[in-house]
Amino acid sequence: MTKLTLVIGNKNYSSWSLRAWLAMKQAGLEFAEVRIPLDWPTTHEEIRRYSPSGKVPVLIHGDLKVWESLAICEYVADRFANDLWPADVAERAIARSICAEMHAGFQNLRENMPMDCRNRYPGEGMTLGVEAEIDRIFSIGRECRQKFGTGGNMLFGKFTIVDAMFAPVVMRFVTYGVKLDSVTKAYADAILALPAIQEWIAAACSETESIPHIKI
Ligand SMILES: N[C@@H](CCC(=O)N[C@@H](CS)C(=O)NCC(=O)O)C(=O)O
Repeated sequence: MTKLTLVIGNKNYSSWSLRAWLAMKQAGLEFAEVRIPLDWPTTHEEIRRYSPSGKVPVLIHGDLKVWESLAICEYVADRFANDLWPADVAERAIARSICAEMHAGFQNLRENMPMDCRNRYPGEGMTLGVEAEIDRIFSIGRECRQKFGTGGNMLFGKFTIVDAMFAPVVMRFVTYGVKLDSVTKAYADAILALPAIQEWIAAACSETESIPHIKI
């Protein structure tokens, strides 16, 4: 098979990288990683060598480059793992709507609670805007678990791209000590128990770079 390479940022900080990486891991793909630490003087130039948008993640598959985390997840599903989306067409549409909402929104959460897997800042980052977005996340989680979650402990039962999109949010909940309702807590525990997530966190903890005021 043509080699797959995923170009990512620091595992501790790069939430968009985690989304694509997790979808690929859960699809059982073998792939090489190129890690480019963010926020260095050379970061932009290095990322540009691989990524047309100047952002990570970017997936390289032979001559093809796929950028934007959601587009990478879509490509992985199209090419290798159709079951990364729910089987039912209506459920697929809802899953895609949720992914698009996550991809385009939740700006307050991103800015005030940046992903920082290895640190703990309980109580920090909470604003009215963040609170409203967290409420929306809780309500998505409750609705998915109730309507679609019977076949497993992920949002649509088995693991889907929706869970890849939500995994960094779970990381933020842990770092900032966000109080979770029982459904969200059970879901967060299930995400944290995934071997791939454990692998990502262990790698994040072994990184030495520190970016004090990152907003991604
Ligand atoms: N919408 C993009 C966002 C990608 C993004 O913002 N990546 C950040 C790292 S998490 C980045 O490349 N930052 C480097 C820079 O802006 O120089 C996606 O979904 O992939």
